[in-house]
Amino acid sequence: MRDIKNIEAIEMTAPQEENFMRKIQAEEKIEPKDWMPEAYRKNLIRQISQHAHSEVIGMQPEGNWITRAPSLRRKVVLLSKVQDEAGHGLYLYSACETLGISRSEMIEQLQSGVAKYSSIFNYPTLTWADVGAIGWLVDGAAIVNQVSLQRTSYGPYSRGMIRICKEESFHQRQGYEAILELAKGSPGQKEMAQDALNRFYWPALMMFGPHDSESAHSQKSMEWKIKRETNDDLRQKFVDQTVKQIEVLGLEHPDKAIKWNEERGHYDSSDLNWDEFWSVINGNGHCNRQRIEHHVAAHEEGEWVRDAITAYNDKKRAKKAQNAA
Ligand code: FAQ
Repeated sequence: MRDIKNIEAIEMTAPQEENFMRKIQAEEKIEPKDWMPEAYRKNLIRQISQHAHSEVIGMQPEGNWITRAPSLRRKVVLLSKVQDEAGHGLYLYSACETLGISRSEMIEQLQSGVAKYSSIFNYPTLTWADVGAIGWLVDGAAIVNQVSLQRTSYGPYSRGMIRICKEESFHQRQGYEAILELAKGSPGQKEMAQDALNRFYWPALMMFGPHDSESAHSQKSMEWKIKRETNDDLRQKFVDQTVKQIEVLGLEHPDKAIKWNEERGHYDSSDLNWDEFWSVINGNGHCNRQRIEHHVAAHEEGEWVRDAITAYNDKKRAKKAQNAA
């Protein structure tokens, strides 16, 4: 016997799916209450929540240097930058909540290892120069990606990216300015800047993800315009823009094979150590365990704040209901 209910469901879905694809093709944004395929929603939750986790975990490597910043000015700037990253996490968690997942579910996924965060934050910050290198290279790589994500098809994510990019661009400049001062300083300072560049350059390139040929989600994400440029194309942009910046600093490029390719109109560069990449994203980087342990401890310590807010809101609601009665 034909299942009438199911046939109705199929007939309902087809025009909705058509309308969804029409909007995507016309560059119209998909909004929280619009119909969307379940796989689109799930893919967005995966990417946006991992992006949010990266912003929040990303506070730790730089936070490590707030108490040891070399001057009051540097301390104030760094404190403010790290606070901005917390704000970015909050915009992104809020954008993700519009897709029907709660903040506590996302935190649970991060802490249990179900959800990832950017591999870059599993590298330690050994010297003050690393803080400059993070602003310059890590925020720099994040911007290259996020500028393209300003045109992502999901409205709340796209609007969040526009705001985040404005702040990231300040982060990138403050990092470059800090590293420039070291690179133009004493021989010891210059050496520190070179060492930070040597250690952070390759992991920064890994932020763009695996090669397109190995990228599990790219094809669907490009079709749905969640991603607007591929991992390799974005990585190439970053490689190209960084060459000149290293020259201005007067430092040596960590990639000895870097070479301008006239025909391609881009720099050719060495391939990355993909074993290291997969090992780090699978939990075996220098700091993976420490980062999550710190997050769990901070989350537990903050429980009383969440309880107090809930109790206050309950009280306010009860009072409002009493007054209305
Ligand atoms: N690290 O199929 P694809 C920042 C995973 S924000 C860890 O290519 P997709 C600001 C990927 O999730 C930095 N995991 O994946 C800041 C997937 O695993 P899954 C964060 C990675 O999503 C600065 C699997 O590999 N930015 O830094 C990485 O199409 C300073 C297969 O990969 C964003 O999140 C990685 N590097 O492309 C804060 C931007 N690469 O989920 C503080 C938004 C790949 O199946 C201080 N995200 N994986 O378990 C994206 O654009 C994309 O998600 C990509 C990956 C490009 C990261």
